[in-house]
Amino acid sequence: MKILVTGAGGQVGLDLLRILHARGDEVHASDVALPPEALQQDLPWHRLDVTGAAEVDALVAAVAPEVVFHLAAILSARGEADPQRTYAINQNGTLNVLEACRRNSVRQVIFTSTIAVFGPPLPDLVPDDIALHPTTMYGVTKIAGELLGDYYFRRYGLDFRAVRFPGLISAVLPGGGTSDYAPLMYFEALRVGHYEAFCRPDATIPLMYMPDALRALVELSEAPRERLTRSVYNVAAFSPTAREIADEVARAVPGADITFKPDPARQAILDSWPKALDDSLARRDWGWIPRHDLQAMTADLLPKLRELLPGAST
Ligand code: AKB
Repeated sequence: MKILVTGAGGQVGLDLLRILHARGDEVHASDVALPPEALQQDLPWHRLDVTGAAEVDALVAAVAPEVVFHLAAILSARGEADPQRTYAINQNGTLNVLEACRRNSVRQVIFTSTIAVFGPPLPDLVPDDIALHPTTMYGVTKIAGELLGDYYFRRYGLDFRAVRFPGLISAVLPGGGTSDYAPLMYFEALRVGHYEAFCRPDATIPLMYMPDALRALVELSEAPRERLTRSVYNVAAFSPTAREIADEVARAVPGADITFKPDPARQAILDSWPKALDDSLARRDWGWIPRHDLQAMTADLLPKLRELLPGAST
């Protein structure tokens, strides 16, 4: 199957390219940035700024993909540094991608939404359908993307599907997210032996290991449409406190010293997000089930990071 991935150079994109390529798909990557030197797959890489409607349309017309994974976005923390640019990329960019897909008869669009669509007041376990009060431009634009995609499905029959991801942890460094304290504990413990987290020790948000997140995207894409009762689904894995992650890292990387110095702005974003997500509709409709908890993730992730980080402590 021919697939186009937008935002392919990001934390999700680089790993997604690898698994789609391994599945035998003809994968076209696009990003505003050049491909990283360490890109492991030999695949076409297209420079694309999703804010340019004509540029997006021309690329989708030229590649003629059957499925588009639309990942291009600015994340929550970086988004607050420039909300207007975040709006242009996340909101106009998503409209441009949907419109290009409609005009060029793309069959399916998979969209990555987020826990940042939620905001207070929230129950302990947050369901799919609840009043949405995001506190960041990232959250605002991701809701708009969800609604736009669902509109394109109902109005034009474009098969739009989305997951609301927790904070993601992988062997690729994240960029500009508020959940970054979690992966950074692992990276910095191995790289330099210490990390000062920008959150409180009791900060708690839903998190997920990247292989589970990628499987969610692929499984949702492959699910028969008639089994889906909605376009957008919560997906969840585990919800440790920041202190629990720090203890887990210290257990697995002897000598690692993780301290806490909360940054008020980023801590306020974390406080506005769910502590845990109810993903029962994804489980019921397309059989979603996470495979990694905090301990299973640590066991799988650390050897990968040790290989990647030269001179990492053992
Ligand atoms: C972020 O921190 O902005 C993202 C997210 C939770 O969507 N990782």
